Amino acid sequence: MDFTIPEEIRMMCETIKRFVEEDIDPIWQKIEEDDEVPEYIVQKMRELGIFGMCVPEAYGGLGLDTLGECLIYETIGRANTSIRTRFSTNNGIGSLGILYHGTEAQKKKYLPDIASGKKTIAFALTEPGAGSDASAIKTVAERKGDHFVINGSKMFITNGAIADLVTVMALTDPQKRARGGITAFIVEKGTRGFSVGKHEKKMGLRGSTTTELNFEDCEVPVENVIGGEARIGQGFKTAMRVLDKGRLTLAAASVGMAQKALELATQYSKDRVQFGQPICQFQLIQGMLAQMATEIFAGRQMVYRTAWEKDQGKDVTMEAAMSKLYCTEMLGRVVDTALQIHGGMGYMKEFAIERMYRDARVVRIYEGSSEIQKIVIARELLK
Ligand code: COS
Repeated sequence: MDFTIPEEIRMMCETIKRFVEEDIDPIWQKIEEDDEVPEYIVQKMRELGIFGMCVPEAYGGLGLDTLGECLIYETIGRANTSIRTRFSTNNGIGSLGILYHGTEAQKKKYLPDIASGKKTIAFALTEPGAGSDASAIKTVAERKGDHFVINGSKMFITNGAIADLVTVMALTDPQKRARGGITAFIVEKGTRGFSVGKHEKKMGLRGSTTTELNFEDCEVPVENVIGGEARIGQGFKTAMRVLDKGRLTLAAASVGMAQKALELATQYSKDRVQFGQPICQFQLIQGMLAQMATEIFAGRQMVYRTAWEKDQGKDVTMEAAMSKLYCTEMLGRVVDTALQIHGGMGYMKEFAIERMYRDARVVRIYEGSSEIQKIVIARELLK
């Protein structure tokens, strides 16, 4: 194992940490109140190159390896979660299908604009009747000559409202489903029959849009099948591979958020005086801080090792699921403890830990719930 961090990644992490501290932290409450990430912040993110971290340089991205990308996610995890979700579909679930299985023509056509952040891409798998049971989707794509006609609707789509492009999973053979019957399509905004539906009101993630997407006799040419003719019916495997990676980067972001919560709680415990001394002098508080730090340390090692193994070409389906399971559950415990250390203040909106407590709740659910991660881990063990 070699987790030596290349100089350019270390410098990039420092730049991003400065971006979070100087540009995001002073406006975190404004993002909450407006429920929007200001456009000038999005522009800065474009300039930092973080919309194209995993896209190869040949297509205009940074071409980072998995470990480099996880380090950036860990750093950005310190900011409002909506900052991460704004660019993460371009790096992860939205674009990875094209990156892994797209034709050369699709890569050339779409990846440069995705990498630069000029265009936003979303990922549409989930439906009202297909959440954890991803292969139960009902959205159909019927072939008619040189195009497919998509009908159905998707829900809980991150960046759905602002997406210029969407990777859509649809049934092309209802008998075969996960094994040869689901196909991945690229649908462009403005395509007739494609529309944005209801905007969800969420517990947290303010500043990030989550919407329904509707497809009504939406015609998509065959060349928009990710991977072309050869990959018709192979979309479920594309989705699963994409999620393997998404789960790892989400684990990395959870480590960063947990670290930030620990730092806030540590500082608060030094500042807050009760019974005549800073509360950090009490061993019960010290025990909480020590427990949080230890769990963060463990989660971070899982992420780095899994990323490193992925970069060595190893299949990390099980390790990515373990990292997602542990780091997101760990984050839940850490933000809860950090809020407890803040006492009554932690329950107030003016303290960032209140936002973090709400934002942290969803990571145990999306990109595969903790229960799904356990299924994935157990299946790998029993193979
Ligand atoms: N990589 C590549 N292929 C994979 C894979 C992976 N990680 N996981 C499964 N597959 C393949 C299988 O190998 C199988 O193909 P073969 O029979 O040819 O080998 C096919 O996909 C079907 O797999 P499986 O039988 O495991 O499908 P299930 O319907 O049982 O679903 C789970 C498996 C539960 C793992 C899947 O539905 C899942 O991940 N659900 C959660 C979805 C999710 O994360 N949603 C979040 C919203 S999207 S942001």
